[in-house]
Amino acid sequence: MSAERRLFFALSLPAKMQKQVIKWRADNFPPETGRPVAAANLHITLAFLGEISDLKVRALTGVAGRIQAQKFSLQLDDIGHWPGSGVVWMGTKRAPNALLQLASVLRSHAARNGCHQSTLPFHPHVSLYRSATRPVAVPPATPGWQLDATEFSLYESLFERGRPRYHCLQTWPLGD
Ligand code: 2AM
Repeated sequence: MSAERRLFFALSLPAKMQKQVIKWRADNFPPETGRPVAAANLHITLAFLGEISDLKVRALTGVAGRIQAQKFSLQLDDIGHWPGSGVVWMGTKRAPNALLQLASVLRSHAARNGCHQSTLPFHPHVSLYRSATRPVAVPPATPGWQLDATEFSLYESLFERGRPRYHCLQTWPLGD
């Protein structure tokens, strides 16, 4: 029997935007804010699956391939700090319906396949810092990047040389 893997569905940020975000982050937060998320790990989680077996992975990739979801754009124009989870995040003030629908369908399929889903409402965000448990002076605004989502992916969360790394397993296009 194969081992279980820690997986999640997410939207990635283009490499150029990842670089812009980490430059802006370095210019706008003091180094003691928390543990900065690596540029390549910046993403928006759509549905967290937890540790799952290959059988469930196959069921969920089959479902993902049949989802008919539309492309959308979102403005990364919101920022905040959740002291409880120690996350400094960047999000959107107006989540497009297509994003909410995509997350909702993925989360309901995940739940139907036995992946526990948080009861908290879906709040699309890019985590910028972790372990940020002390008060943080959050900048008043972000530069307002626009993310054009044309695909979504399944990622495996790995821990290598003491650091998290997200490995993309499969990607599905969003329709016009
Ligand atoms: P976060 O950025 O808000 O911490 C990989 O770990 C991704 O899955 C992260 O983006 C993380 O969200 C999310 N994640 C991790 N554990 C989770 C959980 N128990 N419930 C929901 N999302 C989780």
